[in-house]
Amino acid sequence: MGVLNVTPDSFSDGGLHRDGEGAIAHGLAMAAAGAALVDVGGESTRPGAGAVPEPEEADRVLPVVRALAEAGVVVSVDTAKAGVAAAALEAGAAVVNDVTSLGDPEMAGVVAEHGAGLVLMHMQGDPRTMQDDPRYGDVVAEVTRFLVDRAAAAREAGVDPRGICIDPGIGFGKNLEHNLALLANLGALAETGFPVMIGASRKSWIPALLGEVPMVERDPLSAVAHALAVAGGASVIRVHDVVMGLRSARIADAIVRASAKGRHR
Ligand code: PMM
Repeated sequence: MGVLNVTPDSFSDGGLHRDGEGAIAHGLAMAAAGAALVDVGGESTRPGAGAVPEPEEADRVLPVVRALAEAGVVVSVDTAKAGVAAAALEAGAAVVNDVTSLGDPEMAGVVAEHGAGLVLMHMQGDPRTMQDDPRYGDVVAEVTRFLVDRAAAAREAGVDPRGICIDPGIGFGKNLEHNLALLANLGALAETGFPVMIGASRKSWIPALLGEVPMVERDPLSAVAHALAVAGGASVIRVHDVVMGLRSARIADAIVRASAKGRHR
């Protein structure tokens, strides 16, 4: 999944793709580079970010969603608002990526009605305050339980369970230790039977672990984490650098497959 933020303030590519034409060109380039999905978002979820009014979010994402869908790109819309999701699905998006996991009570109905796919992500708190002092007893168990519960709610509302993907939400109300515990234990999430998505790209776990690393140097480091995530059971990685993400995922996947074959000799 290629990240396409159409926001003035996203933490990782803030402002780069603010104008519609530039965003569409970047989305097409990511699809051409091999992204199976392009994730279009109009509201930054970076720590401390404020909410964007629905009409403004819709104005940002809809032209981009429409143009990419018309060009044959499979589009997901990164939104927590059922109204924006509905309009994006009408405009040709195929998947809703909801970082609040159905925080909007209308969201599941909208996804069900359109027969769309749904990404359910875990977040502790909300973007304004989530990184203040996140706490868990057992982060892996708690995140897994939450996502299974949200998937059940989606299913009850009529969402096709075959279209549900779960995401532990790296950096969303998690400190370094929590992020590493989740990345190291993706098997627990994969055992639920739902495909697992990981979005570790360019996030602050990198400087938390290594000290300050400029944004432009974070892609290969993100790729290490994503490759390990693929080896650990992730099915989808959400990346800024699609070429690097895809190549590293394919290497991880090839090694995992070779190791599975080796066991049968
Ligand atoms: N991260 C961001 C935004 N949306 N959606 C999912 N499903 N998973 C994520 O990890 C995720 C997301 C924030 O990162 P960005 O500003 O680079 O888009």
